[in-house]
Amino acid sequence: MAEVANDQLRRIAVDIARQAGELAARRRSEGVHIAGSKSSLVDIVTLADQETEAFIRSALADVRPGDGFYGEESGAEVGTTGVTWVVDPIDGTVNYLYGLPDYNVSIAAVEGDPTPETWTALAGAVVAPALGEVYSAALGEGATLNGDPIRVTEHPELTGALIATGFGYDAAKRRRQALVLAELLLEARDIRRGGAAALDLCRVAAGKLDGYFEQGLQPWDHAAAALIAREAGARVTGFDNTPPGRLLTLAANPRLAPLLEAIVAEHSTEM
Ligand code: LIP
Repeated sequence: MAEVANDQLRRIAVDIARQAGELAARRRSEGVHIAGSKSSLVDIVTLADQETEAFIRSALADVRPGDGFYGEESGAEVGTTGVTWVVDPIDGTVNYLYGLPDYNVSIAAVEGDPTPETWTALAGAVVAPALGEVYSAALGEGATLNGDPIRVTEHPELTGALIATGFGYDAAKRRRQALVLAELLLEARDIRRGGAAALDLCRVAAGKLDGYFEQGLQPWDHAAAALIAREAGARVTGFDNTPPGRLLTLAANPRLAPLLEAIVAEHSTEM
């Protein structure tokens, strides 16, 4: 019975993320207006971010009145149903600003308190309108890309692995993150830095990457895509088998994940 409910939540997430993706793409084609800046010059807020989140919030309230909402641009609102929607209206904001296609709308339905340490993700959708890609999953139901089942790679070691990562907006943090990258470059096949955490996680799920890790993510960056990756066979974790979060979000197949975590832990100062 729960799986039916999870798939209904997945369908809602996909439907609204598709519509929000169309809105974001339309606004992009009309020109992006920077509405202001947040933590640093490169951490920009766009009008499209705010408009897209307002659309998603209203559409969810129509179909799921009483659910909670936790969005990048408007903060958290506790609901009465036990389900909270965790939303990144435009993940890959800098890509979006520069007209690069790697941006997405990420919507997850979680059960429990809206904190990644304790919630259970029930369903998620990641829609990349400029790429024509719709990733989705429901807990216990597997993960798909454009309706086709997806699965992680079986690559068992760092040597020869294609690994993605990302960096925070803060220069001091980037200096430390570069130390990890320097060590990883000596081992991996190559590195990719796509600029959108949710797409990186979905690409691990689809076998387009062997692994991904990043430190400093926000809950909405990984809420939906972590479920998609897990349902595709990835181990998605923080340090020492804790849930993914700000200290570390890492995804890879179960043999590669501990090897990737070890090199990050060995060279990271953000334990
Ligand atoms: C982005 C993440 C990306 C990270 C960027 C930024 P945003 O989210 O998706 O992985 O490296 O620093 O946090 O700000 O575009 O929603």
